[in-house]
Amino acid sequence: MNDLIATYYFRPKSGVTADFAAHAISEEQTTGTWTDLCTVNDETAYVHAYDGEVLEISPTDGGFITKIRYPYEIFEPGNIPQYLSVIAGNLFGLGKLEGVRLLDIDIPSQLAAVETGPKYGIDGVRKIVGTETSRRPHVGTIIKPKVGLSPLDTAKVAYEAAIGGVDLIKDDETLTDQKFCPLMKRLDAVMDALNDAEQETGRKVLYALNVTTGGDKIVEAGVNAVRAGANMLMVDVLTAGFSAVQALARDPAITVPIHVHRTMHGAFTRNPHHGIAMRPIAKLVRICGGDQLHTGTVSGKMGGSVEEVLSDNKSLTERFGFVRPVFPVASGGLHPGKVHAELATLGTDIVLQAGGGIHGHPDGTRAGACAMRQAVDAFLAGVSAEEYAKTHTELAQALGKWGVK
Ligand code: RUB
Ligand code: MG
Repeated sequence: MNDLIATYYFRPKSGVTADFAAHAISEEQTTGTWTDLCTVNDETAYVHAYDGEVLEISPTDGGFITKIRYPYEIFEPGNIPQYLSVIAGNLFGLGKLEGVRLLDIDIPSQLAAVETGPKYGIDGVRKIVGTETSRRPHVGTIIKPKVGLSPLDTAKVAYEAAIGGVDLIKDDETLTDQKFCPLMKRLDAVMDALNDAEQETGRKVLYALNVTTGGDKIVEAGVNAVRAGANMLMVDVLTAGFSAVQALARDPAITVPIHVHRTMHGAFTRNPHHGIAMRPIAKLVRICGGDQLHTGTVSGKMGGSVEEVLSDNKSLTERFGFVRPVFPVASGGLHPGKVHAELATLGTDIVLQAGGGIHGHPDGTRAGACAMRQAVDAFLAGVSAEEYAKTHTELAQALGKWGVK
């Protein structure tokens, strides 16, 4: 089967049947429109080979679920913006619908195979960090304050976090190449700090430098950063676009993993009855070559249902042809007291990131990083965070400040 199947939730407006609504989606996105067409006649009837097909409609949660089959031929292989214009295009504005949400896509291997997927994926990232044998969860941090620090002060924070035990340090999404903290100066300063830390600890720490920028500049920014010593790049997929991830991943000079953030997703993932779920986004990021992707937490600050996060993570990690599994990243409002809940639900093939939950530690960043690692160690030892805290001061201080979820 080479066709793409998309699953939608929809609610028709009153007076509109479910059958009419589902067909309206299918026709709008393929060969039809709101009226008969004089451009489709006996001579051009061949276009019907490209009709969409409503495969099923079933009632649920005050609306309906439908599966629509889009023929392989209507896609331009490898053109992700074009895929989205079919599966997630004008249908969201159809006046006959109260709401419609793209829940999932089954991408046929012929459309996926045009991309090479992640160069590193979970195993490649683990290899760099040295956890391919232990398979323990990775701990990351987001430098906070998210904007304002100079390159040298950013590097000092990075050094403290690295000594404390994190595996990954990332820029926050609003920090790119502003005057107060120029990208290349920041990269130099942070990589120097991480090299110093490596001399002391023997551990390699990744730094996801946020190269998110316009399409005419992002590859150049990424290549320059890698040439200057970057060991990971970060890109915001929804603001920069899937093509930005694709362009970075395809470039042979980008020889580092790509950390994919998803700022802006709440604008369309949050409403259960309208918008786009994270799962299709995750599948497209995987094809485009992201090595790790934010999919949310089960106990953090950003909301989102446990079932959805689990299913999003599954789409990143389950077998999908030759495309490597992608590291799911849980981030947003995490602190050591939440580590147990995250790992118990999401498993240990995960990156747990804490910004405030590390730099807000009463004893500073180093102690905060240490407390996050202790919380992970406690989980792996099968001991509660409270019990482990009896013999681990940094964790005890963190739990004293934020409690245990
Ligand atoms: C986390 C942070 C992240 C978002 C991402 O900071 O800045 O950008 O939370 O969330 P903190 P998501 O740890 O201080 O909350 O993973 O849901 O996209
Ligand atoms: Mg952020």
